Amino acid sequence: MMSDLTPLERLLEPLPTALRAEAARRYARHETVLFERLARLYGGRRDFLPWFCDLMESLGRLHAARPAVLLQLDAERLLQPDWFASQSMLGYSTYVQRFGGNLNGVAERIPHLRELGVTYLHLLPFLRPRAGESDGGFAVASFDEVDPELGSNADLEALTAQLRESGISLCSDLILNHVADDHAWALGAKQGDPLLREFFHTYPDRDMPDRYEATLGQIFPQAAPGNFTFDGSLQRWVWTTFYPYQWDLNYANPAVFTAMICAMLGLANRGVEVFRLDSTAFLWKREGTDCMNQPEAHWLLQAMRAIVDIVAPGVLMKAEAIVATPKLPAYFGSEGNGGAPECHIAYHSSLMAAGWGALAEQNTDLLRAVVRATPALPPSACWLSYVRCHDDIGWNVLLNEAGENGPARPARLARIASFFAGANGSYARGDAFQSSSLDKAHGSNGMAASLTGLESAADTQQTEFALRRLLLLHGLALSFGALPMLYMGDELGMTNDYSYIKRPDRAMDSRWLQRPPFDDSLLALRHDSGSVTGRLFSGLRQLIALRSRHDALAAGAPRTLLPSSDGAVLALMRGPDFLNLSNFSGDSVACDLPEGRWRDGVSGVEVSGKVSLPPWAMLWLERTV
Ligand code: OTU
Repeated sequence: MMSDLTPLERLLEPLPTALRAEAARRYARHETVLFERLARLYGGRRDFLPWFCDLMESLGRLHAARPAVLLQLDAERLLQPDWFASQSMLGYSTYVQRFGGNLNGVAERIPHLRELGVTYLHLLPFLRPRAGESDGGFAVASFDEVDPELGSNADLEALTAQLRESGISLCSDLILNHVADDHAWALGAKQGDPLLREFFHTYPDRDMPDRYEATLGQIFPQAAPGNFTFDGSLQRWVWTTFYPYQWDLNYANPAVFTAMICAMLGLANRGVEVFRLDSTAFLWKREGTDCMNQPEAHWLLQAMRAIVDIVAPGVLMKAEAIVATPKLPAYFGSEGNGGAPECHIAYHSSLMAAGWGALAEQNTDLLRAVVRATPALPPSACWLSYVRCHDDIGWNVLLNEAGENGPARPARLARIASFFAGANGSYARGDAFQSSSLDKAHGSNGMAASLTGLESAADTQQTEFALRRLLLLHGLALSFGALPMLYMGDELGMTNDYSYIKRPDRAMDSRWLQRPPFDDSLLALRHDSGSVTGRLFSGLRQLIALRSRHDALAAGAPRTLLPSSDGAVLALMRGPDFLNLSNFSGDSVACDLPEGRWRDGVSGVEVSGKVSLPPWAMLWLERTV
């Protein structure tokens, strides 16, 4: 039945009176962007206005269901919108099962997180996954249910409350791009429901798929070649960018938009404070392109942001767009007239990959090119920096920085990948992921400790060098000016897990190398200064503590790259008084310091004029005069 109410009235109707005035104010502030972006996407449809009104009513209901503590959090965060850019924010990313067995087990690990100074916990997918192999939970069968193997919805609510009391915000994945082939939407489509079939991109024959394939890339060219999968019940080809059992959602259908924003806000009402928007680059398909970073994908994100700003303004959106450096800034939205904010946070995968590239090449050219290509961000936005995550280190994001267009660029990245696969006597113990040939790079897998040589170290000097390399990369992530995120196990120097090879359903995906179970025996060594783990743990904690003391290390504080006479050295200045001087090579190098006297925050040693940096050494210099 058509209602005569305006969109705003539909939004306010489900709300208690006490919340209406504020909701109306927020709606007024964000209405233009919200309406305009959705009209660009869906305005051509006859049912656009009634659909928009229904969406407002759904949002009103979700707003009304928001628990009082979270409404309170929304109000506080509105007063301090850049809270997550502070230098005392620290992230930690892990699988629930690997870290704590289940959600309650994660809660038991809170003391460990607090000891590290963690304020932001990213738990990899924990919603009910596809039965059988599920890409580590990235094939979601239900957005409304916690994976029964990991706990219940009540456990999730209890965990978010406990984390909040400990000053830790929970970040959850929201897999926007696809669902499992046994999600109710996919099952309904297979059973012939025409409305649900429209949730997906399906084709009767190979005509359109072949046309798209002409310009599409491949994410898992070996484990899951091609971007389309034939489904026997549908008798059609389904768009499957990732694994064949991950069906891409069709965002040209407004019902998909409604379903996914409601899924997000439903989880937010259970206490999730940050959403890692998985595979954001892929949301819109356009023939003749690689179907990544399309303008419509940005409009979708801008509309979602406007909704979050109205309904749950304490919530953050984080873009996981693993794309070339020049394509990254757009995920924060655009400023100025007609512009709109998008995500609060975005992964800086170019910075991450370039740090590893600098280690392999013993030269910081790539890294400096990435730093130079990284623009300052608007207030209340920040990068996410990291050393490792659960995925491979993808090299192709660095193509722009790797030299002039031509075969030398991929060849250079391929050399880096083969270094991390242990070629030519390298110290690294990793795997070249999904590489189709020696002159092309795709990704590299392995735990940080294995890639930096801790796994292969045969004597005390090799161990020492591996430790320095680990601290060097973490030092970059911690001092760059970002929200840094540790990856579970890296704080203890955990190495590769080779057990996946014995599982036929995982053997072709070496990302499982970096998904080991948390090692309690290493945890027990963290205060043992004679152990490798103890030295790493205390070294990291020292950097984390130094960072939190320096305003200049907040995400938004200015960063400058100083020229350095040796290509192996990165000289990253933060504000006028902090300098990270890092030697990415195995040789000692001499560096000229800027004017003034400096003290290394780690060792306390005072220096001025010229310093000599031993192999893979890093100084965190603070100006004393
Ligand atoms: C993301 O990854 C997740 O982080 C992966 O774990 C999932 O497999 C994937 O989505 C599908 O849900 O393209 O822009 O290893 O870097 O797949 C997002 C390749 C992605 C990943 C890539 C990535």
